[in-house]
Amino acid sequence: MKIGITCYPTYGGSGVVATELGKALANRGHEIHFISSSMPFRLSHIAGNIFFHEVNVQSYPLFEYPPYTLSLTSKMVDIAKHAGLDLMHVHYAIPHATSAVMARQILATEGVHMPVVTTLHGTDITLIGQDPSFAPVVTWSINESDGVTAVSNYLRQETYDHFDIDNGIEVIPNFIDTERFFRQNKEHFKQALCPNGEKVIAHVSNFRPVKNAQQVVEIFHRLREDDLPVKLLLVGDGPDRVPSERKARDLGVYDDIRFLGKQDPVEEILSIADVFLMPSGSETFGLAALEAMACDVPVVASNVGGLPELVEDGETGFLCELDDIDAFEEACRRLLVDEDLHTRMSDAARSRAEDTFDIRQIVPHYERYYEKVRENL
Ligand code: GMT
Repeated sequence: MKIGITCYPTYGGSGVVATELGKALANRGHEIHFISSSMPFRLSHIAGNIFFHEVNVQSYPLFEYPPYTLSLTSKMVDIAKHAGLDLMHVHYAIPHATSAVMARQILATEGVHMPVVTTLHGTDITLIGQDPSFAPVVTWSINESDGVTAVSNYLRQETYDHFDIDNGIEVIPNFIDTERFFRQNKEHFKQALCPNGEKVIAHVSNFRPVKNAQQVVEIFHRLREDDLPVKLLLVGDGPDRVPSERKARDLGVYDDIRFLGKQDPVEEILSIADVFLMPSGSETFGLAALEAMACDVPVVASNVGGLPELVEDGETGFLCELDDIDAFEEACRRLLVDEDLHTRMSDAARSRAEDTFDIRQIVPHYERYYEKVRENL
């Protein structure tokens, strides 16, 4: 098939999923056209059957706000006609599904047929989308899509609960390439960061407030107060990075923390981690936690959103009630001090990533879904 893919190209789980999906589909022989405002950050090279089309937003003195949604629509129309797209797969309801549905309607006036599949990832539904001013657009864009997928049962239900949806929603979870994400021998790196054999807690996020990065520092501080030999690695960047740094200084644990910023080979960092900490306030799936699990790292996460569909409490890590710092501290402590428990949960985390969320299972699920959408037209 010739498939158009639109996503937010910057640092974020939805962009990762969209890009890895496109690359995997290309490996399986499909022709993939990425259409986005800049090169998706995981799209490191363009293969023979992968194309990238940048959306250039026109800016005129008359436009107070450049009309990105319309520029995207125009680009989709252009690519669909000239590349002969069989399907457009957009990640995020607003504005990508909105643009795609408009493009489909424009194309129909010229006798060109381009079905639209929309994947819901999260904040389009759980945060931004529920803003009453956006709700009619979100609802219309979902209902008008030819196919809709959500990354967890939780997100599917949230969508039905908060919008007036009369379309079906297929759950297709996030996935991981377990042949790329596995625990590697990074002894030199571990030795450099933990010269005295300290354990490592890792947190990877975009440091948006919803990630509760400051709580990560607080939980770590408590563990250090009890003299547990442990270091904290914080990967990523965003609005809460500076406040987290300040908190680390205020609590006197800054020297035991490494703020690593945005990193691409995250699997190399996860390879020296003992615990992955994710105290998020909301998480529709938790792709960063799945990446950790694939690297044999048990997860301590909030019992919110789609996380219980990923992390099995007491098996592949622990789920703690939101904001219950005592529970997070205790869960981390158990994993850091009890070697047997840690080994059991590390093995179980890796097995769950391989058995349930491997890219080789999930990409064919998307392919079957595309076929179904095309057959039902
Ligand atoms: O979590 C973020 O800040 C990024 C966000 C995104 O839109 O890229 O991630 C969302 O989509 C990911 C991929 O489906 C999910 O794994 C994340 O759980 C979800 N984030 C939230 O729900 C907060």
